[in-house]
Amino acid sequence: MGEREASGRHGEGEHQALLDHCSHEGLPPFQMPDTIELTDVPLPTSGGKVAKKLLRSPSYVRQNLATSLLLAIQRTRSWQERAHVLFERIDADSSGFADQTELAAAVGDHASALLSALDVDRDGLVSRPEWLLALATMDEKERDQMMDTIGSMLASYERSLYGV
Ligand SMILES: [Ca+2]
Repeated sequence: MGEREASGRHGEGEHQALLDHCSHEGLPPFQMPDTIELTDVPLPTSGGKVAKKLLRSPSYVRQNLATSLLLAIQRTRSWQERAHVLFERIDADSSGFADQTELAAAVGDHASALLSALDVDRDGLVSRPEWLLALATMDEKERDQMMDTIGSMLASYERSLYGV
């Protein structure tokens, strides 16, 4: 599972990089890809070009089916479930609260502003209910994108920590 999770995070990062590129090039949001599928299996080629017919062949489809299914299942998890997992990643010391330093792993210099916005009871920490409340106020698409982006930022921070 660890390996699959790692490649999933990598995919999120790649997706964000692509979105950033699209937005940098001035592509309107409705033209940006919602999802991209990544695989480390080389595409079948014929005479130097991608053999599109082979891409639809049962053996090739079967090769990628399990990966696609796993990704699809992950996407259909409820947002609350994803939000809990994300909170646990932010809460690096597992204290049950996200402090400013931990938030900085996701949002950098804006951690203080984000903390003020999320910290309803003003104790200087973001509790799990405060985190869920903030996400609950967003519309679904915005929330999904927000969680994807935070996930990518955390993954890139985690990669920088472990030097990978
Ligand atoms: Ca609080």
